[in-house]
Amino acid sequence: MNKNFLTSGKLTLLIFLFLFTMNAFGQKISVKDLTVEHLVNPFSIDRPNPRFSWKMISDIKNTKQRSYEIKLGNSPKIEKVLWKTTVDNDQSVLVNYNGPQLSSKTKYYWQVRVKDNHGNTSAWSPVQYFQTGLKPEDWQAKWIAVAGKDTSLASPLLRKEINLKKQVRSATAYITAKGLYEASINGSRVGNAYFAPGWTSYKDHIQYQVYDVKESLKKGVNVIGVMLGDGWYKGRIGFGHQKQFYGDTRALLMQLEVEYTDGSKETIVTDNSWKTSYGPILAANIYDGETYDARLEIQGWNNIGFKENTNWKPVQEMAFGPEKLVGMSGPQVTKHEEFKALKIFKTPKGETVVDFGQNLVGWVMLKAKGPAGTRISISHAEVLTKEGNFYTTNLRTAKQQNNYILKGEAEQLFEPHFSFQGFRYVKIDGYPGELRLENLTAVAVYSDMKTSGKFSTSNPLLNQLQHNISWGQKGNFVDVPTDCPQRDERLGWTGDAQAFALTAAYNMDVSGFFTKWLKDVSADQLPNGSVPFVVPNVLTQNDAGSAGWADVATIVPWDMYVSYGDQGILESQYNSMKKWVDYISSMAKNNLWNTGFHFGDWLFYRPNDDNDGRAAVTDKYMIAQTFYAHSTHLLINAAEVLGKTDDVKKYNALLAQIKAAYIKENMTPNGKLISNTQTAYVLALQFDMLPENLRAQAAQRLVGNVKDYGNHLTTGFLGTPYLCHVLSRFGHEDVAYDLLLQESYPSWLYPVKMGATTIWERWDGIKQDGTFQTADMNSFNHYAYGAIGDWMYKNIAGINPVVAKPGYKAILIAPRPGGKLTSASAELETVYGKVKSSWTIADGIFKLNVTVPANATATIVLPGTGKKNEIGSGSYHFESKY
Ligand code: RAM
Repeated sequence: MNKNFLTSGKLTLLIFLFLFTMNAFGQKISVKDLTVEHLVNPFSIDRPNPRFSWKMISDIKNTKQRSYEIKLGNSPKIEKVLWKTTVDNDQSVLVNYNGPQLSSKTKYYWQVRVKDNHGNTSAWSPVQYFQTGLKPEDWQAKWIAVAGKDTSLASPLLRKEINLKKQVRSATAYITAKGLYEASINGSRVGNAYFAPGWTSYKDHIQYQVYDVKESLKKGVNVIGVMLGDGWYKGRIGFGHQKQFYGDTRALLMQLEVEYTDGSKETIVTDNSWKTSYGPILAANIYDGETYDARLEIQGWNNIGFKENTNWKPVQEMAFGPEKLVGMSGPQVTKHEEFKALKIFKTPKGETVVDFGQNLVGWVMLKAKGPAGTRISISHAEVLTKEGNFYTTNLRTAKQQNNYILKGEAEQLFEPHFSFQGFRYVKIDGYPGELRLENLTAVAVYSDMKTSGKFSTSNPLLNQLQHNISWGQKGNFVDVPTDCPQRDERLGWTGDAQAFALTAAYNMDVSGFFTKWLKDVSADQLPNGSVPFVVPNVLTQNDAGSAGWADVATIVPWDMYVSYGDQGILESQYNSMKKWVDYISSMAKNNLWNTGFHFGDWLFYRPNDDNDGRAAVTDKYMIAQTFYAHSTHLLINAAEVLGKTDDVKKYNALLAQIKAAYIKENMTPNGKLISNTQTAYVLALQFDMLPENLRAQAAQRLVGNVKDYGNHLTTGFLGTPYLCHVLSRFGHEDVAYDLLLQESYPSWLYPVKMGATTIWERWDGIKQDGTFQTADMNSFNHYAYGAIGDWMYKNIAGINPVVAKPGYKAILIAPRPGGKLTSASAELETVYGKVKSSWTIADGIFKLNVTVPANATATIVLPGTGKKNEIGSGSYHFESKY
């Protein structure tokens, strides 16, 4: 029996209290979390019609937005309104600007207020802003670089003294680089971003960053100093020792626009009046680390009063390339959690090793003091060997080593500038004096995405799994979604990204992050429509078109649409989605995609001694055909949303043919598939490849296979994300839980039991005997298998989006307890506000608390009942027999 939590007496009291409080504060509803294009107060909006979002806050149940009013102006108080709109509907996410044309490099201020369905009106929100970017013709700056060939490994310093004649009212710096840059004004760092300008398909477009630098500047002399690093642009990238993939010259482009208090303006740009010299960074490289010689520091070089000696040479100007300069559309990479050193110890080999307790990505900040010339090396590793020694073989050729050479003065704090490391342990060599715990702090560095999800249960191992998934995400969302963050790879592997995208969207707000990256997916898509293995593509043009990898082009835009209600992403990616499906069609014969190279169900279960034929090998073309269907299906979905009825018709006809061809090629009349593997059945069922009447038996065969392996999974990268979903969908929840909670290899909890703090690339990165899998490909921070997180949020906590009303405008809360869990609790900050679902089971009663944000609705399905409860916003309690 369901019974509403609030008995009528309590309800009256609560309503009374509520009205009382509301009267005291005036307003019953309010708006918060205003964003433009998914970002808070963004600085470089390129879109002519930026989109506004807000959340409505109300404690009154069943609240919806009835209408909204937006006001926009170009002063902080919006005295002069440039655009005002009042619209009677409930849209609060990604509302298009449709006022007069916006000017470039202009700051616009806006606010919103809403009315609800109960007759309440909110106050105007606090004023927020966005700034438009530069148009190509607005750039007056020139690219500048060191004169002659840029052959030195050292990082050049570039400087310019400027004289501001009057009081500054506002100052905006537009900065980008070929390579990486770290800028400063009068000795203080500009902004808190690392690895700017970020990694994009540089041959197509380079992002620039925009900084409000008014506070750093003053009337009179000021100094701009910028340091450049190789980064992805020029440094080593890819596993083949490839260098200078995008170019051989590091360069800076900067434009500083100053407005004085009298209204006059001045623009300061990079040009041949700048000077350059080399500084303390002798070498810096994403994979190998950084070498910093403090003796070469040039005191005061980026500050006022510095006298340039003859080492400072004029820079040279460089021509603009064909690449577009674009504003940032995602979050910047910033510092996050800090970790204290937990333990310093000597390994059996005699190495001095420090344990931070968490496999993370970022670096160690090291304090040291000692004689000039002392060289301290910090090497990084994810794991120790069985014997307890420092293990770096799985890094392949990536050195992951930072070296600091002391200048012999007071204690100094060292950290790298243009390199990051994936590690839990560091090995220290050459430290002068006693190394103490307080000399080292590790800091995690990743794209600045807000945490959106929380998930926990009564099972500590599962909680550790959730922890590992979210750390896998943090470590590999450093501007680009990478496969791994430590070895000589760290590439935007498309298969991994598509597998993990939905889970990622539960844990963190990845809307901006993927918006940015999808532009690179389009940019690097080949003219024939094929999609590279990695994006940005630093491999060859032939490294493209693998099933389950290239399908990122359809999968991730759709996932972002469902998770954030962003129809714009479907609009901007539609062409790319369609080109990908058309590419497959061009490869297919008789509607069968049975050509080309495919990774297949990458890293599926393979026992060492496979005499019995236990390896879970799934035919690659069979897999390809299921992804052909899936991508076509997603294209149809997108076409429906966008009202492209001709395409809907055309691709529906194609989809029917793809499925027919699949069955003819891969299934016996009885419904047995040519590969008798979990992945084969999982993909066939997930993508609706089989006739309805043969689906239940196929699910049964899947269950049989799982049992045959003693309740173990055998899936690789492509089957794993859907395995438990398919089991749940076909009524085998118990088997899904058996797999999830399986502690022995292969399983999700096996690495947890082995002490993992992140998700491993392989099910058995550390084998049961404590030895490692093949060093060539054995990352301990690889999120792909973390894709189970999506099932955990959806099934255990029960928080599901409803595709017809994306972005959690409508929510399905349908927890499906199992696996002896006695409680689970999750929350998700959606674009409408926080959704909560938490349940307990005790004494045969299932108790569920849910919260639905304002302007959203939910359908609640209690386990075992099948009965639907439709609710509006607010907090509710349900109970049922269990
Ligand atoms: C490896 C990585 C990556 C995977 C490719 C196919 O380099 O494991 O995750 O996508 O192979």
